[in-house]
Amino acid sequence: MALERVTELPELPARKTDSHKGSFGRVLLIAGSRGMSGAACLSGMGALRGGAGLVFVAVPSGIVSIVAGREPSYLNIPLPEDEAGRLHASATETLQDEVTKPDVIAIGPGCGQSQAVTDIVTWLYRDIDKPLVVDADGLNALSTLDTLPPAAGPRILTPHPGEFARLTRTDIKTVQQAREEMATEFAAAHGCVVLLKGAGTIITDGHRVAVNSTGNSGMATGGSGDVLTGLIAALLAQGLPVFEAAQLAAHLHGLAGDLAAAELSEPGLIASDLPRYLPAAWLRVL
Ligand code: NPW
Ligand code: AMP
Ligand code: MG
Repeated sequence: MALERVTELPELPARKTDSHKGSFGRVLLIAGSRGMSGAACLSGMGALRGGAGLVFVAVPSGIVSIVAGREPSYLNIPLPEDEAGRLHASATETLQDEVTKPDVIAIGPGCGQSQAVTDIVTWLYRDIDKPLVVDADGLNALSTLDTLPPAAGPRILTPHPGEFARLTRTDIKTVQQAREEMATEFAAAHGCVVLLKGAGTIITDGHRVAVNSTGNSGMATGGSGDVLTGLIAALLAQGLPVFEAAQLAAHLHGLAGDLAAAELSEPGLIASDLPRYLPAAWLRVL
């Protein structure tokens, strides 16, 4: 089947005058570990500035006060942790109840790698029918499996070239030489949306493909991608379908980076500037 090239941005999520926070959806982010509390904070800011009604940030209990102290708008969920400050296997029991509440779930930024993380990611992917964004260590977890589990619901995978090389068991050079072909093939084979990061981010569901034109090399700084994870989840929570949410999020994220770099310079840009410039990016598209 011929690949459809999408160049127009999708319709923006509607905001009625009589809306309330429930209208804009609940996001559950499962992120962070000891030493990577920032990844959870940055994803949370991406979700809040992306317009989600409520943002639940579930992190290992040892870092919950750091994350909560960073932003009072988060709803915080402490999860059992292992000796290294990553999710403990028993976190699944807490999450069984927590996953019933949100409209959308995102997992991975800063989670670290362990069997427990792999088991939780696999369970969410295979058994929970809500839209799920998988990034960073969530993708590393999937890479350890023989094959991707069947998806119980809509899935967006957001690898950078290194993560995509792990998922496809190849090297970064091979990925970079065939970005569009590899992303499209993977999305079609696994029935998911792939957002392959880097200059000219590719968004594809295997039938349609969009190439993002915003963003700059100032965004090549730790934590940029963690912001994007939360932003995609926020757009899903506001009702956009998976391909459209990924496409609009990539555009807004890059635009925030461009607006930030115009004032702060590319070298001076850091990841936490991205959520700060997201409101200005929204104003350009609303
Ligand atoms: P190289 O070798 O540099 O050329 P990893 P990570 C490659 C968390 N974070 N084009 C890169 O290539 C994340 O959420 C927490 C080409 C290298 O091989 C994760 O959970 C932060 N190559 C965890 O850290 C802030 C590219 O990928 C490999 C590429 C590890 O995530 C930082 C590196 O990837 C971070 O977000 C590109 N565009 N992009 C916090 N404040 O808490 C990447 N590569 O080993 O998966 O490491 O991405 O830092
Ligand atoms: P991550 O590697 O997960 O932190 O994600 C980095 C984010 O910054 C992704 O959204 C990339 O697309 C974006 N990014 C990194 N480098 C560039 C670049 N040179 N041009 C445009 N966007 C970039
Ligand atoms: Mg990342």
